[in-house]
Amino acid sequence: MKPSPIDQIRPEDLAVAFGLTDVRLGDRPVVRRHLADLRGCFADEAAFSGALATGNPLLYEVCAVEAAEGDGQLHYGLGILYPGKVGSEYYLTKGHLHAHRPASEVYIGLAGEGAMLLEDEATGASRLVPLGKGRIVYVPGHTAHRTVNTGAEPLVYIGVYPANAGHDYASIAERNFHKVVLERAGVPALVDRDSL
Ligand code: S6P
Ligand code: ZN
Repeated sequence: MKPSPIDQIRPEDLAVAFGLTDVRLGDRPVVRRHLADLRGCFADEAAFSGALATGNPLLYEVCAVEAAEGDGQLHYGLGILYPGKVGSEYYLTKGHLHAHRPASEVYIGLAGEGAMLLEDEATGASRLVPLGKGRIVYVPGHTAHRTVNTGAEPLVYIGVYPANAGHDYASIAERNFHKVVLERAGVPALVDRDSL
């Protein structure tokens, strides 16, 4: 007899403990992105080089649980994006499209204050939507998404996505997002990259 789906998942993948200050989910691998890994993401290249000359801080870390593969299955990851800025642009994640373009995603904010920059792949239409403690963001399919920490504390969140979503970073690396999130007069402002 074929094992039932519940038997195919390891018990430690059915219930996972997490905290808000340590991204690790058991012994699953952690992806850590430092400033140098974000080359090309920030609008102010001189500010980026200047910041890198003084150190290579950790900007964010992610730990994913990818317990089951196949149609209908879900994966999720816990992310911590640290506060800071390059020039006046807030620390951000690389951002990506899903390799399987129709795959959507739900982000659940657990701590801190920030936003998600969403950009429709076909039209370039952008939305800046709040993500932080007590906020949930829906990322539709075909939408590039990047997380931005606009606060003074680590931004902690969980993203839940279809198992077949995959990540396409190359398309973002090629053209970047049309908009940037800058601190202007002490508050976040959404600005056209081309206007800078
Ligand atoms: C995965 C999900 C998140 C990101 C994380 C880091 O689909 O959107 O877990 O992986 O926010 O961002 P990035 O762009 O470096 O993967
Ligand atoms: Zn995603």
